[in-house]
Parts: sequence; C-alpha cells; structure tokens
Amino acid sequence: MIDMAAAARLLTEARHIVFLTHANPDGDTLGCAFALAQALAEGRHVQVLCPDTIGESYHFMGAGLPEEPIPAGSAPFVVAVDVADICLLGDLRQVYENKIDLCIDHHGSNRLFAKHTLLEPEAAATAELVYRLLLELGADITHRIADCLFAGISIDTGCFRYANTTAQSHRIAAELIGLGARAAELNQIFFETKTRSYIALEHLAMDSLRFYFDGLCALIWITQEMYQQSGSHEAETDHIASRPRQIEGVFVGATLKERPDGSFRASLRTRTPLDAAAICGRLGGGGHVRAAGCTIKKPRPEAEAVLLEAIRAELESARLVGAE
Ligand SMILES: [Mn+2]
Repeated sequence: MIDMAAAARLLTEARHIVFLTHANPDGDTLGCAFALAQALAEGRHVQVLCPDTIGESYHFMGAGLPEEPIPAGSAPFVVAVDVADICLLGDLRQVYENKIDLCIDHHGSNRLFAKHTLLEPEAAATAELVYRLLLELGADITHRIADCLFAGISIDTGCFRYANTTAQSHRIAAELIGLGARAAELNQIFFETKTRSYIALEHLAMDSLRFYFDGLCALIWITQEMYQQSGSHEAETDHIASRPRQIEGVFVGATLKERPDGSFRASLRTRTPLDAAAICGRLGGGGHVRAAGCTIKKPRPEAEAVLLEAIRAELESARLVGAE
C-alpha cells in the first residue's frame, strides 16, 4: 500500500502508461482511466484498455485523447483503476496478470494483486482519489477531465443518494463543477434518459404487477415475449428490478425474469429490516442485504409459489407477518 505522494511520483516517472478498466465498465472505472490518461498525455504515450465494449453514453470521455499506441517493444507502466480483483479484468487478465504496477481503488475488498496499491475504502468513488492525485501531480484539470471525474462520483453514489456519499464526495463534485463539469447534463444522461425499448419493456413489466402479503410484497414478471414485443433485452432490466420496491408500503420488490431456456431469474430488492440475501439463500442464490438474486428452474406457477414461500419465511422471521 502506498500513499498519494508515492503514487504521484510513480506516475510522473513513467514514460509509457497503460490504464486498465474493469470488465462491464461503469462511469467510475472509465472516468478515472480517461481522466488520468488525459492529464498525463503530454510528453508521454498513454493508452486506455477496456476488456468490454464501452457504452455510448461514455464515449465523450475519450474524445480528444491522442490515439498514440504504446511503442512496440517498450514495457509500459500498467495502472488498474477501480479494479478490486484481477478476475475483473476479463480478457485483459491473461496479458496483464502479475504485470500491474499500480492499482488505484476504493473497494475495501481489494485483493492487493498489484505491485503497489493506492486504496481508500472510505471514498465513495475511485474518482475522488484520482481528483486528489491530479492535484498532487499539479495537473491541469480541464473541463473534460472534470466531466470524467464528476461522472465517476455521480454514478458510484447513485446521483449522490446512496449511503456511501460523504462530505468529501460533495466537496470534490463542487470543485469539479467549478472546473467546468456539466453536472446537470451528465446526471440527465446517466439517471434520466432511457431508451424507447426500455420504456416499452418497463410498461409491459409494470402491467404484470401484483401485490402479496397485504401489500408488503410487490412482484413483476419479465417474459421472453416482453423482450420481443419491446425490442429490449436482459442488459436493460437492472433498473426495472428496483421499481417494485419504490412503491409505498412495499418491503420486498421481486422481479421474475424468464430465461431463454424457460427457467426464471429472481431479482429481489428489500427495505430494512428484510434481508434479500437470506430470501435468495433459501433458493440457492445470494447477494447483498438489500439486493440479491437466485435462479428457479420450475415452470411459471411453481416458480412464483416457491419464491413467495421464501419471502413469507423472511417476513415471518422479521415479524412483519404472523406465523400460521
Ligand atoms: Mn468505483
């Protein structure tokens, strides 16, 4: 583990730097990689590598970055950003395993796989560390770099709503806005704008909404037929799964997604004091306290029955319904 000053020294001395993001990349990993690459581009060869396709809403981050690949035969300084575990590097793992010089991260679960690690678990986003690192480097924080880092903080804090949001998150975001970050525009892109196919799918799914246990549980279905009708796909369903829990009085929001093989993926979202991981654990799944999932290999009516039974058991152990 190293501190901010030591990390800054390592980056200053490097001439060729490769920045690696995690697979299934989000705004924090991409924002950090592109902010660092832009801030360090002058007088160096820099490159950002991402194991997966970068979503269209993030394309602005790489704009203006010189497309100069690292010269062949050189051994670049390799930096992983927002990567807690080597497994999260996807296809890049084979190439860079044991070759990562520096990891900059905020996950308390970081496996310390890099030669040097700059880690701050209290930070809501790696972008908070990268901002302070750029100050340490005396880098010129352009409005584009400010956009990248603001996006990282906003996305990792759920638009400054999650419990991980701190005074530091707000302070750094405020400084980034002062440096030209387009806060309102970026938040609209990431938290408001939805595709038409997403809205069509959400409409169909919400139409299937049913309440159970006197309104303590709300359940929706997403079927293969709904994907076909809406033109949407499973990657777009994450946000839909959080909708049933938003309803007043609901403690368990359940979404049953039909798989192409006819099995169902249950996504559960709960409120205090209900444990989503405990419900899913009864059916062979798991996850976090407020968000968990499991796979149910049964036809539709039975799938619903076993899930409701697991929910009932958890409602009873939390004494929200009386045992029969
Ligand atoms: Mn992050």
